[in-house]
Amino acid sequence: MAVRKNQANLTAAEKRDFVNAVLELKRNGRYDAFVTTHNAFIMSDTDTSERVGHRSPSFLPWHRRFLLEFEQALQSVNADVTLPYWDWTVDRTAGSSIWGADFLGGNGRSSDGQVTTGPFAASAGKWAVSVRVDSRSYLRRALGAGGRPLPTRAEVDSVLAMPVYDMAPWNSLSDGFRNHLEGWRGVNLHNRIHVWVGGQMTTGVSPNDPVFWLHHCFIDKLWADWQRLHPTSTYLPASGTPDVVYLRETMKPWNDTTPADMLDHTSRYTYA
Ligand code: CU1
Ligand code: CU1
Repeated sequence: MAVRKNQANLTAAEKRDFVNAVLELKRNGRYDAFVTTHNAFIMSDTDTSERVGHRSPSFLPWHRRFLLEFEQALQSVNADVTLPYWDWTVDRTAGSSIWGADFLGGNGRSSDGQVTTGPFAASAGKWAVSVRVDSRSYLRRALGAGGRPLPTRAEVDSVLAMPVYDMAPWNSLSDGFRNHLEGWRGVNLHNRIHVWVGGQMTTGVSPNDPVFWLHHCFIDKLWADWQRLHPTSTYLPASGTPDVVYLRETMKPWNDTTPADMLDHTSRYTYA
């Protein structure tokens, strides 16, 4: 059983194994396929096709499946690797160990945002940003420059307390747990972290920054925490709704997985 750990508790060897597996997926081309997939599922509320990955109830099951696939890819390199999560309510500054040169590397420099330390710095020669939305091929960050500090534990708890998963109009205007966790309303959780990191994290090609996986792993954990806190609440909508993925409808691009299939993670992995 895979156990996903808090990144703050990883040993030096665990950090090294995670980084090396990520670098190997980059080298063999599999990593960039994940970036391409993610970018294809960034949509607005007014897109006329069905919203799947974001701004919709399936935000959580879509990313749970996406993370599972990435974790399996890492394990094809090194069977001992699991996704770590970043609890940004605790490790909330640019000086936190997650940004160390032995792990994800540090902030971008002020002139152009380029990350210059750690394994993903352009200067290390192993992390060319190929799937990109502009001409810049180097990883960029501007930690904390987005203005708002990272969310607090009290803000997280206020969202975990919401008993209803989602509600009409099932998009970024909705009330309920999913949209507050995704961050389009209220205290703004998930979206705020993308803005706080800056650089590619604020775009559809956000998985170019490996911190994407650690951020979304914590979002996935918060969904699991919410499920435990509200055992009688479940994914909504339960039945057919135009342009919205309901409980038993398959999700693109896999077409073999429904939100119902993603509700119980415990047969695949647990959180330490
Ligand atoms: Cu996403
Ligand atoms: Cu995200």
